Amino acid sequence: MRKKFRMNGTSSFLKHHFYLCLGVIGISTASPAAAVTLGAIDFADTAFADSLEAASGTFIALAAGDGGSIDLATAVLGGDASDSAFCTTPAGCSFSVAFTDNAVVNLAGPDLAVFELGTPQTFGVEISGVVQNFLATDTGEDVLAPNLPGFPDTFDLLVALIDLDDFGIAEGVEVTSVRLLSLENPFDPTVIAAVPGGVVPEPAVLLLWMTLIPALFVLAHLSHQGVSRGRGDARLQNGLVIGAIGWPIRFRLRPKG
Ligand SMILES: [Ca+2]
Ligand SMILES: [Ca+2]
Ligand SMILES: [Ca+2]
Repeated sequence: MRKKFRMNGTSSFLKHHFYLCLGVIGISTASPAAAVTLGAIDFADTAFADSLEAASGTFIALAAGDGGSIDLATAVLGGDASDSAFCTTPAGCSFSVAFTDNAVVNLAGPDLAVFELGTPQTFGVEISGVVQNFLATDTGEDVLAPNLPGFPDTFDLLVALIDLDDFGIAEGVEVTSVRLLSLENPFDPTVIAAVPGGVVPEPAVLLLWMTLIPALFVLAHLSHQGVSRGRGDARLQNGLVIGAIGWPIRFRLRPKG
């Protein structure tokens, strides 16, 4: 005859910690909401270039609709694709931006997105002293154009997806400064962003695993013992429960009186 054991309060303890673990998982896996979607890429609100470091040449920067003239920093920082700037200096212009609350990281695939408007023009990107030229392609999306004579109602939104491999940047290395060179006018940049794949893993990922693993053990145990079907005093066999990642847990249970 098999000996019966009572969990004696263990089930309510496990239930409590099971729901606690689920709650913590819910918190730790809550990724930042996508602030802006451009070119079918979801960007968090920190993804964009944060400060204008230097500029040469003369730019005209315009907001969409009736927004009128704005400064270069407003046009090229942040995630608003409808404001932009273009160079009016025949010899070309350049400007540098810095990422201060994020970085562009060389991971697999493209790491940096440069959006511009209208017709593609060749532009240069300088990173760590290396210059490469790019031509953006149409995202298929349109943005509202400035409400000015001679302007269309909308501009095509174009993007160049840039891999830091092309600049000799080693895998995993962060870049926080990017210089853009207007080689053909009117190149009109509007958004400069780190693509989502180029995000450094955050401590939240470690927190996830620290909470997920015990939760899996508890879930496996509850499932094994059928506690959810009982009244909190489920009868069970003493034994060994193998957790979801293969670590054995031995439960010591008091025999039912
Ligand atoms: Ca940023
Ligand atoms: Ca890359
Ligand atoms: Ca812009």
